[in-house]
Order: sequence, then structure tokens, then C-alpha cells
Amino acid sequence: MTIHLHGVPGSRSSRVQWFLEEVGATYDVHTLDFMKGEHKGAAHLALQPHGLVPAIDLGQGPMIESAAIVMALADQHADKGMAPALTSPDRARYYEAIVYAVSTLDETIIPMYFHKKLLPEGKRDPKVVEAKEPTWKTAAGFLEKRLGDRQFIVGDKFTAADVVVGYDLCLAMQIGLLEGHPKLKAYTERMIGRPAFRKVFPG
Ligand SMILES: N[C@@H](CCC(=O)N[C@@H](CS)C(=O)NCC(=O)O)C(=O)O
Repeated sequence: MTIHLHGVPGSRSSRVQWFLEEVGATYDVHTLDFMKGEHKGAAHLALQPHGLVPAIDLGQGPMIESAAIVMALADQHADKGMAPALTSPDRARYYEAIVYAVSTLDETIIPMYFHKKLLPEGKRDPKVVEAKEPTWKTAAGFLEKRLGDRQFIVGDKFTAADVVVGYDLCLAMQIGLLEGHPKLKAYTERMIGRPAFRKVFPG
């Protein structure tokens, strides 16, 4: 079955696409144009009622939420070993890392990325960045502690949690947030070096 991913390059749909590449799924991408407002059109709203990306169909009708999609794909491709076993002590850390990424990292790093890089200069508000800085400082310390001297965010193997967290840290790196955090920087460079990542983010 070909999976249809609806998304916009560089957005959270790329988080999903990166994981589709990691598990070797057969998929295509229906690319929407934010500038044309295609994500707010009736066709996309039927898949994602908030008019956001990604949306996908993994065989049970439209599904939303990038992290949930990645976790579902990890379970559907259990043979690839991209989620710790239910009985593994790493399973709790896996949930923690993924939920932390979408609840705290997305909400901290993405607005900073918008107001430091993505928006045209005249539309950037330094106050947004300033307001997020204390949370980022705490998050960076927390993630460095969780990472320790390991290669991956959970356990000793690459998992779906690395894609969910790695997406945020890749944005963080582009706006200089990883300076002074050598472990996070080295981790993010490892993620960026993965062939599946390179396929989706060729720049
Ligand atoms: N929690 C959702 C967030 C989705 C989301 O906010 N997507 C952004 C792109 S990264 C979007 O579609 N923005 C368009 C808009 O706000 O109109 C997920 O992870 O899928």
C-alpha cells in the first residue's frame, strides 16, 4: 500500500517523511502551498480540520499529529526495531522524549525559529525569542542530561524518538541554540548525517 502524506517541505510533515524514509515505507507526498492557503482549503480541511500539516492515511482514514503518526509507523514497522519493546525499561523514556518534544520543544523552538529565521525580517519579534529563552535553557540542560554520553535520546539504538526530538534540534541548530551545548550539537549532527534525513532535507 502506498501511504499518502500531505505536507509542506521543512514543516512537521518532514518529521513524518524522515521517519517514512527510516523505515523504508512506500509513500508519496501531496505538497501543499502555504502561500496559496491550500492548507485552509476544503480538501485539506477534510483531512486536518485545523488546516495544519501533516495529515496522512495509514490505513484507517485520515490521521493527524506528527508524533502520533511517527509512533504508529514505528509500531507498524516493528521489524525495524524503531520503538523499544513494551517490556523494556526504555519504553517509558521513549514516551517521555516524544511527548516532551511535541509539548515543550515544538512550543519553544519553533516560535524562536520563526522569529529568528523564517519570517521576513520586518515581521520578526525579538520579544517572542526572549520570552522562550528561559524554557530553552532549561530544555537544553534537561536534554543533555537525558542524552548523557549515549548516541541516541533513548537507550542505545536509534528510535522514533530520535526523529521527533531530532527534528526540533535540527531547527534549534540552524538558529544557533546549540552553541554551548556540545553534546546536543554532536547528537544533532549525527541525526542530520543520516541518509534518510538527507533525503528529506537535502539543503
Ligand atoms: N501538533 C501538530 C502541529 C501541526 C502544525 O502546527 N503544523 C504547522 C507546520 S509545522 C502548520 O501546518 N502551520 C500552518 C498554519 O499554522 O496555518 C503536529 O505535530 O502535527
